[in-house]
Amino acid sequence: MITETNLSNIFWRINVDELVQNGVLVKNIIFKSQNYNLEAQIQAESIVFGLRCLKILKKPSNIILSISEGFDNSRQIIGVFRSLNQILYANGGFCYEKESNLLFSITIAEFPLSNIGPLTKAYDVDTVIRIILKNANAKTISKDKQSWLCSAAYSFFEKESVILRLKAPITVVGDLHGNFYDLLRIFSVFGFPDRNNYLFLGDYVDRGENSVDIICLLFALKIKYPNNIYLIRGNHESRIINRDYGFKAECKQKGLCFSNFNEVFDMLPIAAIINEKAFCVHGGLSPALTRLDQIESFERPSDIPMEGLFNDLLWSDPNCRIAHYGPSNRDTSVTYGKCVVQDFFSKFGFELFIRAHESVSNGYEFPFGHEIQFVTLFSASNYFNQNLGSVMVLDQSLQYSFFTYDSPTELEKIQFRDNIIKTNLL
Ligand SMILES: [Mn+2]
Repeated sequence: MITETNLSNIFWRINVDELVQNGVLVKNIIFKSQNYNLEAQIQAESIVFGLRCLKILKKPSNIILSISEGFDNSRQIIGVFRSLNQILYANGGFCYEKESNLLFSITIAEFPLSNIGPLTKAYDVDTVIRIILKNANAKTISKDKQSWLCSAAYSFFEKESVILRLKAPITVVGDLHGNFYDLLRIFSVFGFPDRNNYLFLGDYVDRGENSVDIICLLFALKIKYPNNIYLIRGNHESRIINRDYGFKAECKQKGLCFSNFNEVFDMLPIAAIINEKAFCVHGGLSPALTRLDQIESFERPSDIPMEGLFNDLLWSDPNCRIAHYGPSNRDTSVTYGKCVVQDFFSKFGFELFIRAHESVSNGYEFPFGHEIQFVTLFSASNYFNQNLGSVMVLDQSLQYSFFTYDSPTELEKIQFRDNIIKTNLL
């Protein structure tokens, strides 16, 4: 077994049968075969094995390795590989006879996810979703499954841009803050992401009781429906915040690795644009924002800095008492007024602004009045003074409505869960 301390720059040979079982973050791979005149190298930062990158389908006498999206960056080198070898290509992959002793030399990334070793197994995502739903309030999943879930989800977030470009129809969800049953209500009403597209605006964790359950379920759904569910980052998806507001304690209580989740948070996209007209971010605007490519050029993985543009996008709040920028009574960032929003709309051609970050009594609010299409959306019910939760449903032309709800009764909690299992997993 490879442990955390000796992960860097190890050359390590693995046969394909082991590869079927294991998932690991790799930097490059060398293929060698004694039987075929074959030697090729794939350089690929941060490939996670075990899910989509190498889909391995067992057949009676051979194994097909189908090379999928994870290898996009190295397609050129795969091309070289293709011309070098005599292996039969099939179904977009290649197959070889087991006796050919095809070997993989794998260099582990210099900065892998710290919790990757021992190597994780690839799991069936439906099984993992079922376990998460069944185990809420208990130990959500095993540490092995957590490790797989985090590695696999990471590989999807890594491929996404810092600013997501999405298409409506889509349902937008604000802060959840550990209110797992509010999330189950949403899925129970609108369906899993195969039936309804989703954008989540961050603050999945902290405060509520079931942060771990929420983040595990959302990661599992990202793995299952990567093009139908999108997650951007909130200010609580940062270790210096979520170590103090409940998430770390919940991870410890459920026997899971706090830093493993946070490594995935460091890779989450920051903002989303829907139909080129609606701008979505957790907190709001920043005096440092002059061009959108400033956001697009953020390096990931990264923690949220203590100040500056990245910090403001996740921490700032609207303020109807000022026209431009003012101080914030949070310990960081700024507040912004109506003129800032109007300037942003006219400069970039947006017509709608959707943000989260503040608890509002009806679950949604237009802080500058209905004449300015700027919405605060909050989806955790009974978070503060028995507030309602709300989600925003956008049709394909960005006409919207709100679905608003109170906190669930004990009976409803069971009904939501059973309904989801019956509708999506049986
Ligand atoms: Mn927030």
